[in-house]
Amino acid sequence: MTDTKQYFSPKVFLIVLSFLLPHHTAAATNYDESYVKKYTLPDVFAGPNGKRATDANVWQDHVRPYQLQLLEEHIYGIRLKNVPAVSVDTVERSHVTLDGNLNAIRLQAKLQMGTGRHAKLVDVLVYLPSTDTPTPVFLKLNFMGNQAEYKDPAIHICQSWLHDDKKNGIVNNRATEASRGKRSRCWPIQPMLARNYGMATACYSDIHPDRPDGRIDSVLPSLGRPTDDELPLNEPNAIATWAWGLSRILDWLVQLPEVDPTRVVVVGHSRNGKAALWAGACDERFAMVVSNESGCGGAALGRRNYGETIADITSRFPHWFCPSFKAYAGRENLLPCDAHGLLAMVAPRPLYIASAIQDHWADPRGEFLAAVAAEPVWKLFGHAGLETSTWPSVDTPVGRRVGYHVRSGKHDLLEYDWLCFADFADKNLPASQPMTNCSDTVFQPIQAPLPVKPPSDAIILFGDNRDDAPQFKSMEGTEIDWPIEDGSLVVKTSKTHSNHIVSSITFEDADIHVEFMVSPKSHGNSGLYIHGHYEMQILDSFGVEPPTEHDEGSLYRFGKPLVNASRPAGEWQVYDVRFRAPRRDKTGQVTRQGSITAWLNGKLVQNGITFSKPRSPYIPYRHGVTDFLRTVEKELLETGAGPLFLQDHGSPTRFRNIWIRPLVEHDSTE
Ligand code: GTR
Repeated sequence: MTDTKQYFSPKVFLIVLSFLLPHHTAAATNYDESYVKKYTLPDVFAGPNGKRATDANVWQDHVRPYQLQLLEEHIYGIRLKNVPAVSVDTVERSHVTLDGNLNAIRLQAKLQMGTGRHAKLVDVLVYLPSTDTPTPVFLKLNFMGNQAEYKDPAIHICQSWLHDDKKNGIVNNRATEASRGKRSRCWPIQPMLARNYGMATACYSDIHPDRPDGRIDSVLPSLGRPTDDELPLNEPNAIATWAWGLSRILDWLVQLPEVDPTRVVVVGHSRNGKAALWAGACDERFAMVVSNESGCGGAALGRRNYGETIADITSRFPHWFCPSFKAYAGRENLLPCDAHGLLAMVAPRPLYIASAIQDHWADPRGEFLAAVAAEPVWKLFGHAGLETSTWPSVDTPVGRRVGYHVRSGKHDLLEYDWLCFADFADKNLPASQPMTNCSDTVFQPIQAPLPVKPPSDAIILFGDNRDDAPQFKSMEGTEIDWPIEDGSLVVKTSKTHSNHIVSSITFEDADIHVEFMVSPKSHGNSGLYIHGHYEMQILDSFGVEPPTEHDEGSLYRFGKPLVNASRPAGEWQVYDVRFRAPRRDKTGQVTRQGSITAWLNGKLVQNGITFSKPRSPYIPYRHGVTDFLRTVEKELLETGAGPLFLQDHGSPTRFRNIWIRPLVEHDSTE
């Protein structure tokens, strides 16, 4: 949003403010580097109980969660859970031609966030290049509605409350026709699409109107959050809600066949830059994070008394941060975390920080210094970061996996900035996944209603015909001892958690369909051990946010789910997995990685994740191995064909309707 500083001097404002605020003395804004007081930044490597990060694992397992919690408690508020999840109200898809004869796909979706009378409809606008490979996408929230972002008469006009801006067609807090295209300089879709990047946007006000009393009209009440005047100190507010909304839009984006779910970048300008950073911190599915002139409460160090301060921001925008943040107004040195900690949450993913030289209010140098202070975390992962601690000259981007530029000019988001983001993404995002021979992107199985009717060519391992015995053996190669209750096969648990069952049929590549119901006992743990090596996790993970590589939908220890699609314990759920087995040479060495695309309960949870050697210590060939299993593993290594295991992990999970369809590989290019 164009900030107020362009219309009146923040210095004058603060002088007035200092008389109005009894709790802290707001000094006049400092814009003089020689008046910046000495400060010491909190140690970003500090973890719980005096533990320090000495390597990437300690950072990831102990320090990162601890530092994230500090940011939650003192600045942004506790993370909002993904419950209830987003549902798609309508989607409109059209082929369009942009200026310069560029063919594109335009999508307009209405996503319902939350349930009940406070649920919100969020309009999402997406332009995608017309290609046949899934594309990376830049996602940003906007300030004046989607219609202002690009001059296309078909774009739905924003219905939410907006800040008045008569000159740009926002009148009586509503968007009018006159606002069409008024912010297109901030969203240059043509040059970005020409570089093969998709562009997605939604208005922040659809999620939380940007005014101190906006909470009641936000999605928060529908998520069960309080709306009283006195909120708990760590209660999330507008910035956290915008960040949550970005994640919910991501839930939808990753389901689109045209979008590469592993390459969605979150971008934000100014207050939305703060939200983008917090979204990137809370949701590691964002493959890259970009902050444009996010300033105080964003990328700029709070401890530097330069430009906007905590006193300024918490008094002008009491609805942005959690209530505890304002306690640090004038007491910045007591804040247990700072902007460098926020930036470090993005590691080891690529991070780009952009400033503008005349944007003194946002403290451009303070944004750079926060990136310098965060950089050691990337080093821990073996990545080169900024590679300089000298503030670069204007219009001279720097950095490898942590990028930075200070643009000439004012507080704004311009094509120059976007092109720098695209250059940085070109260098840092993973290369696009080649389409596999069997075109896994069109693997979109039917998952409702349950039970799903097996296709005629399916090999049934366990079906509804009571006369057919389950096509599974015990770990000893004998008859299984799992009981059948009400038509479902129930895990017979063992103390050692190794009473798995092994399919009698082996396969190389296959589509696998399994319906299951977790029990609340022992966390509802079970799993599909494909070939006995790779586990699609089954675990009571309903509402877990963000889901990790231990939760349902994950390929255990290889990759977390793209979205939490779990249903509560006691409800039937369904997995459809397209499994492509790794290929090995005669010595058993993997010569081509395997891959999995998986759907859980109607949502894509894995999209072509690749793997070679198993990573879990619990695989049946290591834990509870028998002579029979040794022969199974030998055959697997020699022929590439292996069975499906259903796992005993101490919980009486139920299974039904299990089938496989072996896949035939078409003319391999290898
Ligand atoms: C200003 C605010 C800044 C920045 C900016 C914007 O008024 O003080 O922190 O967020 O608004 O969002 O444009």
